[in-house]
Amino acid sequence: TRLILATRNAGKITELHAILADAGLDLELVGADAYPEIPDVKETGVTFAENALLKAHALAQATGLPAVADDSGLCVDVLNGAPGIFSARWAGTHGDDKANLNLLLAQLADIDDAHRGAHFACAAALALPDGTERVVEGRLPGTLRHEPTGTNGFGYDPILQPEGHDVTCAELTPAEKNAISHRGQAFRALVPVVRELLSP
Ligand code: ITT
Ligand code: NA
Repeated sequence: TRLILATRNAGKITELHAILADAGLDLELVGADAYPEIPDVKETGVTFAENALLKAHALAQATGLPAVADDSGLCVDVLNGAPGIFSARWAGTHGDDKANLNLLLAQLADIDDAHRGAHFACAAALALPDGTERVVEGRLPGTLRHEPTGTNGFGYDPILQPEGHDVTCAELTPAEKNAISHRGQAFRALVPVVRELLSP
């Protein structure tokens, strides 16, 4: 089965390759960068699910292939869920992970440890060229550190300490993160949906 993965985020691609391979799904994942003719999708949705579907439909229409997309982010309790769907451009420049993380830390500088709850959220969408769509979600709850720690992963990983762990996501191995992450949960839930819709 040929399945197109719509993302321009290298960190996501690495994780999704591992998550989907572990799930035993024999799919060819191709980054959206392989299709430069596809215009940037305007993420006009107000939820992760809406944006994931927008991205998946755009790629399915452009390629004529079943397409998958990930929309994800960090939701901070004391900020009423922000950055949320704006996580990738919190500091202004889309994809500037370091600036986004530093701005968030500055905004939370006066927030004590008892009030630093947050979670990663991920919506995984599948869209077929005929318009069929499915979307599932996952989340990883935790607390936010005051300083970045660890070098694995991407984005806000160095500041999110998952519930039940005493290290950040950036200190977990990729396999450890995928086993508990929002993205791991969402895409493992998407696998049977893909099988049901795409298997002969
Ligand atoms: P595509 O839309 O091309 O897939 P993107 O990077 O623009 O790539 P999003 O709009 O979904 O993707 O933004 C996700 C942002 O949320 C990303 O830039 C990270 O800062 C953050 N994020 C999502 N998952 C994360 C994770 O597992 N660890 C750390 N940060 C994460
Ligand atoms: Na987004």
